[in-house]
Amino acid sequence: TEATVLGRREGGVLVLTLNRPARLNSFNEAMHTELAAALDAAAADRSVRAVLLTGAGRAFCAGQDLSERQMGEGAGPPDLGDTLERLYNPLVRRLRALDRPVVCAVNGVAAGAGANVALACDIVLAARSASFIQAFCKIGLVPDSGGTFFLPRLVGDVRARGLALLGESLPAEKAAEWGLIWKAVDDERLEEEAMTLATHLASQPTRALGMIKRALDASAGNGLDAQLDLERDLQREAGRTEDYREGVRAFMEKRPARFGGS
Ligand code: T3D
Repeated sequence: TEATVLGRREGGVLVLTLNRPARLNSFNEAMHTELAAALDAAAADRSVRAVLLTGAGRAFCAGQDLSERQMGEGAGPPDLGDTLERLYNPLVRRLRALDRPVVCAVNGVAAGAGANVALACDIVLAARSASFIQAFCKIGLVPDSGGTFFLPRLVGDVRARGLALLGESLPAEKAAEWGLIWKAVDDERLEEEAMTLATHLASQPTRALGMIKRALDASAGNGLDAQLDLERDLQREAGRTEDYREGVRAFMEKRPARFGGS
């Protein structure tokens, strides 16, 4: 059977491609398992200095594979809390906790958990023809995979409520205007722009970038005092890295820095 997640290395960048195109890369257990394994391997491999997540075919990801959720006559309801606990929540936590930048190239429609997994990534680029759909309400569910956390923080309460309660399709361009994603780019430019961005990130002070992720994530739950303390602790750690030493030296010598990632 074919891999449901394709992985390939390009220098310091690990490219992960969701690969169930006939089902619009919707999630089944196998895809969850393979994606989790790939992200764990990336976490353990310091030579991976950025991750690029994208989808095969015309979609990015249509969320949960609903063909696995049809209930026959007399069958009881599935425990969706269990699948969130076992599969979706750990995925979102893995993406956020990975101390390397994760770029998401949304190549087509991103619906349901597919949209929110994209939002859990650090920098989201989308093809102009792509769209974001909080499809949950249309089938009687609640936005998951962090949707109710990310949406109001990214676009504010008014837009979060509209998106989550209406389940309408938000085109990439508007998503960028609203601050839901970083940038919309012409379809034919997406792959190259996303790879250029990921390659750039992979050449940067990797440990500092990991700490930046940590600080920004913590700010959602911290007051100013706690956040200032955290910045102090992280800066102490950053100040001891080889890349900081190189950054200062390169600046003083008026030359581009060569960061090794440690
Ligand atoms: O269950 C749990 O564990 C809890 C977790 C839930 C997380 C969730 O993500 S719930 C939300 C699930 N996702 C959706 O509700 C989205 C369903 N899909 C759509 O609304 C539409 O397919 C799209 C808007 C994404 C794209 O529309 P369109 O017109 O471009 O394509 P299409 O014709 O609808 O789909 C093409 C094929 O993919 C089609 O199959 P066919 O007819 O060619 O054999 C369609 O059935 C299939 N497909 C699309 N999405 C899913 C899917 N098959 C299974 N599951 C899907 N989510």
